[in-house]
Amino acid sequence: MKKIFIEDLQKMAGRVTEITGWVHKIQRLKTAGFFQLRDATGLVQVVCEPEVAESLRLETPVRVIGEVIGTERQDAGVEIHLHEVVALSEVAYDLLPFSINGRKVDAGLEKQLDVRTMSLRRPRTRDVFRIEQEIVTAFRDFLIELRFSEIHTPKIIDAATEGGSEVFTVDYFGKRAFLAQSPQFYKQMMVGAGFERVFEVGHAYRAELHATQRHLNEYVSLDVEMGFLQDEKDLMDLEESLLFAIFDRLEKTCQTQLKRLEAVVPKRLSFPRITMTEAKARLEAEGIRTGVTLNGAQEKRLGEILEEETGSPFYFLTEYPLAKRPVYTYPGEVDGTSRSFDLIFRGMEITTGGQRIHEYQELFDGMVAAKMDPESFEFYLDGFRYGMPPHGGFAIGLERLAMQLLQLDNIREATLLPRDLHRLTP
Ligand code: AMO
Repeated sequence: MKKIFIEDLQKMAGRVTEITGWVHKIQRLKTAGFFQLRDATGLVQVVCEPEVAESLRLETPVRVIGEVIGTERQDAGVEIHLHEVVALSEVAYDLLPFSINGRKVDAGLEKQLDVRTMSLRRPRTRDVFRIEQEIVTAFRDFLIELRFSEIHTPKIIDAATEGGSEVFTVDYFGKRAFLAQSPQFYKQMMVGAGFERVFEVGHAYRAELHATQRHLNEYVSLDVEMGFLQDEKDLMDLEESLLFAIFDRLEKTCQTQLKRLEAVVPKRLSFPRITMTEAKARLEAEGIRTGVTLNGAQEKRLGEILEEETGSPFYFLTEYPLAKRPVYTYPGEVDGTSRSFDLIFRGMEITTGGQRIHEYQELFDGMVAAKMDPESFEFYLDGFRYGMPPHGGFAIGLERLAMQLLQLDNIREATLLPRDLHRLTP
């Protein structure tokens, strides 16, 4: 099946061709008619008789045959002089829930999420997902080049991995199972199973009870795990290069989308690394009282200070307090700290990562101390008995990365079909 996409129409100038799409906008003047045709790749103006424009209905899927004429007046560089237009189905025109062809959508975010098949037709709304596609592609390409293997691990699991109560339960043939909060245990196991370096692009589930602009109950986690590392600095180096590989790709493949979304891709700069102790001291010096870790507002403030000093919209918050990290976290040199970090981007956490404990007994004892039953984690602990190399990794929340990159107000705008406290449909 050969289809000519609007993006490729310039090559067809001077020829009569057939294109398909939806009627995006209609304009009828006394002596001429126009409509904009929209497909997955763009918009093109079609010039027609006024009666034809009169007879069309917005959002109708149509087949158009016409002559492609090069013109500087249109963004697409071409317009179509219509020979024939055929409607391919009926539109409940009077019921269209909101309009998508103006500068703004005349509906709030919740309404747009309710009728996703309609709101996603708007190019600017869909642009976010094209950006996410390119982020994921760059993530894959970059890691495969470094001999990482892509894995797909189960999301219905027997035991929670990240601790806490934020886990969904599932009835698994009468037995209680859980939805994976993270592929954490499996990605570590696969390092030990001989893959050495693995990554996964998959869903993660968090039964978090708060409704905020930055929390979802189901999100896409970009997970990385690698064996035979020195310490967590290797991971921070890796993530820094990975993010710039992603941004380079976006600059190459998504100019139209970035422009439409008015997004600025960060310049190549190394990310400042600041320990939790230093971070707290910096904030306290400004009269800000901190707890064991920083809250969202404090992470944001520190981001502003560091960006002003270094120009980098990113910073690594290192030597995270061990007590605030899951049981698998490798203890740091300084008592009470760990070899783990967060990455903050434009004031919001987008990554957690770190080195993991790789000695069986240490992990076993840690589980006992954390009141986890090591017996129910035997499948995980086994890998450590049979020779686990020093290893570590990190996870990037895809929607958080896109949200911060595109400076969206709400993480749901970066989610195709969000799941949150109040939303289980569509
Ligand atoms: P953590 O729990 O910090 O770490 O999650 C890693 C990253 O996932 C994203 N994220 C979320 N995004 C949207 N909504 C949520 N409710 C949500 N929760 C988390 C964030 C966060 O930084 N196993 C470790 C990772 C590791 O050490 O490899 C983990 O899951 O961007």
